Amino acid sequence: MTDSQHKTGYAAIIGKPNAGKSTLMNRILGAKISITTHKAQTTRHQVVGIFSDEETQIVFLDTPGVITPKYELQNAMMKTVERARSDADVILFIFDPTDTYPTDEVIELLQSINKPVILVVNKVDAIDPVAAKQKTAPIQERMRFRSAHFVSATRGDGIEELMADIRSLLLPGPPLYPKEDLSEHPIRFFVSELIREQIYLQFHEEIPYSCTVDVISYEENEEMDRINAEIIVNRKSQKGMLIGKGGSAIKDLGIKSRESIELFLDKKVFLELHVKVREKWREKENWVRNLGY
Ligand SMILES: Nc1nc2c(ncn2[C@@H]2O[C@H](COP(=O)(O)OP(=O)(O)OP(=O)(O)O)[C@@H](O)[C@H]2O)c(=O)[nH]1
Ligand SMILES: [Mg+2]
Repeated sequence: MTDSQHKTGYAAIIGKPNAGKSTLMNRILGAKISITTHKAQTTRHQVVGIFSDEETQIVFLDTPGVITPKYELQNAMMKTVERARSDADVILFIFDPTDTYPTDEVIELLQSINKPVILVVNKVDAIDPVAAKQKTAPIQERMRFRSAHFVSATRGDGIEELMADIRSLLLPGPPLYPKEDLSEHPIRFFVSELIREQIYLQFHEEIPYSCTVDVISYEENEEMDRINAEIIVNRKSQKGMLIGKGGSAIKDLGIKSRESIELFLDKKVFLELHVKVREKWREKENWVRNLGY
């Protein structure tokens, strides 16, 4: 095949928190590139996932859920959405018909974009098809979409049709990444994300939202990689909760995180976790930036 027949493009995945954006990207790639949890605001960065086959390469940009920013971290998260929006050739608007709260903010954002937007109604496994259509109709009245797809990111329904549609919108061009690449982030990024995912899964209330994870050192070895990571919290009391009685909580977190990193890397790792307090890091622009947001 010559390069002139090959199609390449960027597809940004945009929607409200918890709509299933990251789950959809992972499903398309067949790999866990972006962390997913049942809690809203799991994704904080723009996460790149690369889909390749013989004729196409689609660079997916997973983004944080669209919200009105209340502190500096959320501000940084929304800049990520902006960036994805401007880089994209195609926008996938992920809509969750089981969500009972309004979608106005996302619609307003999408209305300001002069690019093809595909409406992706997700979670069709969790709602009656008639109800799903009813919930979607008002959105289709407010905005013109290129097309609409009803999918289940967890079960895989409708994904092939969606992919064919995205392909049809791409322009001819050579691949931008080697065909075997699934992402462009360094290993450290995935490691910190996988630890953060475990924090979301194991802790409640404000704890997940108050933490960030910084990989201090990563030593690659043939047998076993050695990783030293710091969990940064907002307040001293949160440090105590993360560590738990006699260190039980952090120990458990360490085990689960290690297992998940080993699964991802397909390699044994030694993981050392520490908790550090940085008062109100989320509110301070320099810290948010220093921590890679
Ligand atoms: N039933 C059902 N649940 C789904 C589907 N897709 C995603 N979910 C669930 O929805 C929750 C949120 O999924 P995520 O992929 O983390 O959502 P997100 O849009 O990336 O969320 P943020 O990163 O917080 O903006 C998880 O519990 C998923 O398992 C689906 O097709 N069906
Ligand atoms: Mg996400």
